[in-house]
Amino acid sequence: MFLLMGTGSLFADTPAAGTPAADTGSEWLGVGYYVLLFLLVCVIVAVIGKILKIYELTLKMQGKKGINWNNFIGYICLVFLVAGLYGAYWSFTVQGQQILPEPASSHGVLIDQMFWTTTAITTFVFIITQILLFGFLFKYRGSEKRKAYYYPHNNTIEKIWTIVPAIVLTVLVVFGFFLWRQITNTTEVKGDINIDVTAHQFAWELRYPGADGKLGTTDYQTYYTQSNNLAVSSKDKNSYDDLRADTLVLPVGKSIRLNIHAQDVIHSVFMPHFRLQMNAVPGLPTFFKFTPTITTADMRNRLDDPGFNYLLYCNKICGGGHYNMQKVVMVVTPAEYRVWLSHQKPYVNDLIRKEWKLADAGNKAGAAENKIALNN
Ligand SMILES: [Cu+2]
Repeated sequence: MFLLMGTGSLFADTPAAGTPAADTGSEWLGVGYYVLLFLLVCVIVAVIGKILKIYELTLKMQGKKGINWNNFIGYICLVFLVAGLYGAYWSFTVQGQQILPEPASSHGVLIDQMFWTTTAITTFVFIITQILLFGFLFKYRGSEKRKAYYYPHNNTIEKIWTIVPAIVLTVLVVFGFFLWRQITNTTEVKGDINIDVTAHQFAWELRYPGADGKLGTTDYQTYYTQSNNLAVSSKDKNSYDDLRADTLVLPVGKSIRLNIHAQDVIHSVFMPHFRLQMNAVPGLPTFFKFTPTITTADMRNRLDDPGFNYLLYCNKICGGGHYNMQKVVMVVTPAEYRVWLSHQKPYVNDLIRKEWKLADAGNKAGAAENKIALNN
């Protein structure tokens, strides 16, 4: 129990997500503290064991019966059962306070339903099996009045404890499979807001479509430069009015389609408040469609926390700066969204236009050379 309480304070000391650990020295001090605590507990257990051994020897010297170790272990099992169940209850109630707030997307409600159904079923099974396990250890502890009954095999109970969990787990997995299909099996419809989310070590780049509502295509082999780091192509007129943004701003109640890319290693778009996660894989564009349902202002009110922000994290350990790979997500009213969008900088600036000209000229020259080479 003492150890469990200790873990609690460890959690409380963890810096809030996103805050870079300012002082790594204190973390190691914490680890050292728990190692010492563990060694101390080992020493105490060893000392108690020795004391009991001496006590037993003195009893025997006096001609009395020694300690009944079967009873001793039986009662320890009971203590373990009660302490363990209390620990589970404690972690539910105390750690449970730190759970995510209500889902801020329409599909998130379904994910939470599945999560709580799974938790309820597994918790029920956990409690029953622990009571049976430790209860039986106590009830049938070694005794001189009882002789052990040799009972090597029973097909009926083997079948029950194989088939029942198999059915329950299959139902849970199939339920999850169909839910995931329902969430991801979406077709693009007119009116979806397409936003490009591109990951690289160690940042997210955001590109919004301009007035035409369409994102221009990209071409890494021809157009990638430091300023045009999303390799937006000059060939696609849709890209001329695209916008670069620093915050992922989303209008509430509108269907959003995140087009997800990675430029180096695998990253993962993780927006826990929306119950949303999708890998960002180099060379394999992915997407996630969802509808945010609670504005940031509304969520701040509901949580009574004026500093609250939705966040977009990277959820694949992608390198040394992984911990810092996050963006603020703001869910606003559609009117606020339009105002915000009108203030974003165009992606294509004068420098990119110049680079486009150079790249296109280089391409033409290259193509002409190829032609000559082929003709000869
Ligand atoms: Cu990453």
